[in-house]
Amino acid sequence: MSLTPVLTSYWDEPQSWTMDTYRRHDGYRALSKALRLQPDEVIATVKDSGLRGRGGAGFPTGMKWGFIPQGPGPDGTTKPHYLVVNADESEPGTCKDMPLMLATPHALVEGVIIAAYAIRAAQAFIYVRGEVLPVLRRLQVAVAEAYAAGYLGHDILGSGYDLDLIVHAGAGAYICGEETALLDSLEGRRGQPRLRPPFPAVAGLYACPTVVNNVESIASVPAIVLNGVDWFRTMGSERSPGFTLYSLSGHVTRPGQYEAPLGVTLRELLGHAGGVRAGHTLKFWTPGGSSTPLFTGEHLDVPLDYENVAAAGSMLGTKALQIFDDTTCVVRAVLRWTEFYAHESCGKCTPCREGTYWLVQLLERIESGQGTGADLDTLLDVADNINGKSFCALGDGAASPIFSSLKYFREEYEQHLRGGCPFDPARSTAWAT
Ligand code: L3W
Ligand code: SF4
Repeated sequence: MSLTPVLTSYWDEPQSWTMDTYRRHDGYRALSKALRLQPDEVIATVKDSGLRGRGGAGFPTGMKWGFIPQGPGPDGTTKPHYLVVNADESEPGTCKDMPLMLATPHALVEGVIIAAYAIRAAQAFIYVRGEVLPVLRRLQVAVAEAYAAGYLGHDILGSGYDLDLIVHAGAGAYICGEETALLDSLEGRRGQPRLRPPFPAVAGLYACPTVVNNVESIASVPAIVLNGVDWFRTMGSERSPGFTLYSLSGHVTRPGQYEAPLGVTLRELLGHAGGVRAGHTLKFWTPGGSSTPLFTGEHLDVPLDYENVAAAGSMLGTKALQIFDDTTCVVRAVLRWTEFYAHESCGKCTPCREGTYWLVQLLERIESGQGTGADLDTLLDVADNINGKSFCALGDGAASPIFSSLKYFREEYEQHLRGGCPFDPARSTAWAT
């Protein structure tokens, strides 16, 4: 399957991020078109396109916009609506939104204006990781350019529509990528997940109807509005239409962003990326970041769309394809991810707060050759007590690599129990004796 560069089509042009470059590539034409439509017609276009959220869950974007209540509520008042872009990318392996915002920030800004118009919001926010300063600065410059050009602010392009857009810097916590924790953080509180329902579409920012969308989802909207639903649906499948960014990282010859129709396979993507690094073979990989169950070489031909990846036992997630070759110790890789989840656990619920701590203790013992046979059962037991019993998806994400690595590589765990790490002589008790 060929690559289909849309979002990435001019990333390698000098000054790709400026307003001038964006306009040379049809920038802000979709906005003019959208403003001539009724807001509901814009929502219908995005619904018909079948665009699904690119932040991990794949929820239909147009349907989410359609949840925003219109008109006065039961108390006779009409609450303001908000659009919030989740630019808090930080899942291990997930690295598509930051390059997108660096290379083409105006695609996101134009998408924000169209989406906010569709849901009748007068205020939008981009919540971005504060420690990624180059991205923050680039967004701020792009937003200032958009105000200066009359695309933001009062009476946009003479349409009578007003919108203000604020770029908000988060303080760098993975949990703030969970949509309700993000909203708490944006309101000035410590970021911790809220109980859902109510979903943000009903009671989100300041308890008002709020759409929270991922960067890539919103940046895809201008191309859909400009080129039409039929064009978008020429790519992908009936239930997973369109193009998307696949991020290849790890033991691959040419890591980076590969934009292709949904349903491309890892084998095809590796063909574009020069394959697994020379002299080595694929051992395992993640289809959508560290929270998604591992795949192995037997999954090279699974079409990477929402349905087929789920049918094969994982999740498409953020399409972060981390490639690990035959030199990788799977126990050590899982330990590293688990340390991340333990560190990032917000502490609100016991299964995740305590469980991730215990997972790290057990994995450290196993990985260093000090484990016992009972440790594998305890590992599964602890993971089982986190999975589905935690308050938010972070807990499930922490349990996921434990289950899938034991499913495919139990023998390698047992090898560690028998004689330490087979990949690291310093940690191998078998080699030391
Ligand atoms: C109104 C309903 N809205 C669902 C909305 C909901 C949300 C969206 C998806 O987790 C996954 C997670 C990570 N009325 C609704 C409704 N919605 N029902 O639809 O909701 P949900 O609960 O399916 O997923 P989620 O909580 O958004 C996202 C996985 O993504 N993931 C994480 C990636 C990490 C990042 C990052 O680094 N920032 O994104 C990777 O796989 O595990 O399963 O908007 O409100 N009835
Ligand atoms: Fe916090 Fe973890 Fe519980 Fe989520 S699962 S609320 S991150 S402690």
